[in-house]
Amino acid sequence: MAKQPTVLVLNGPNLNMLGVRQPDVYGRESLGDVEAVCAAKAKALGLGIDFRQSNIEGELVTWLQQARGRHAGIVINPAGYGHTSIALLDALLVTELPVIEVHLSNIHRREPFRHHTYTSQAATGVICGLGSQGYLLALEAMANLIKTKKARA
Ligand code: CA2
Repeated sequence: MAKQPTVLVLNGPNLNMLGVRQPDVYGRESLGDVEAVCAAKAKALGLGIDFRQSNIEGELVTWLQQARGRHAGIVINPAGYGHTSIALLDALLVTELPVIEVHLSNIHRREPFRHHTYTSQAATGVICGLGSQGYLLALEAMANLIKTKKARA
């Protein structure tokens, strides 16, 4: 039987604090809760996931470099680094994989400095403002992108 495709679900700085602070902005779920619903969704879609979080920009870059040839797609909440990091954008482009960017909050309703992300330039699609449901919608869209790519190959 063919090995099931896996999706790297990457979470940037401070997302380990989910559910602990600012529930009005980011909701009450912990990152562990988000991981659990993502794992269940991925299973239902016939995908595996590798769910990770780091507060260190270089670590996120290294994980992205390792994703090439290992994973079929990337779902990323780059958190604050999305607004600042050309290094993360470059690393996403190096993977040559489909990328979907997710933000829990609606970054366009917030401070102007959150309206732009460098990382979205590497993304097929961006989902924001739907809380943790955004991750599930991203996995659904990713399953379709992976299937379509296979059908074309
Ligand atoms: O809405 C999102 O998902 C963000 O990526 C979250 C980032 C923020 O910098 C982006 O503009 C939008 C912040 C993540 C910090 O998460 C926390 C969670 C709980 C308590 C404190 C921070």
